[in-house]
Amino acid sequence: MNGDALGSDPGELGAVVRFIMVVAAMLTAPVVVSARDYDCGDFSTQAEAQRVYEDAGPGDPYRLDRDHDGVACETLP
Ligand SMILES: [Ca+2]
Repeated sequence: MNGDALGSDPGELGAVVRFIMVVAAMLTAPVVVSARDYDCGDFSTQAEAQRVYEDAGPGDPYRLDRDHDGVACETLP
């Protein structure tokens, strides 16, 4: 038993594996991006958090405004 049974040489198989990995990366990357979640610890200033909060609206998908007063992460400087 050797590689002849597959009808391809190891180099070709490697190319197929690389192709599958590239396709898998392309398929999974957008999911990772859309699953991106922010929390107040991701920002260094309140203004920065406020901008992301307003861009993400309406609503508060990242839950940056836990007390729903329209001001995100008021604990930040
Ligand atoms: Ca708030």
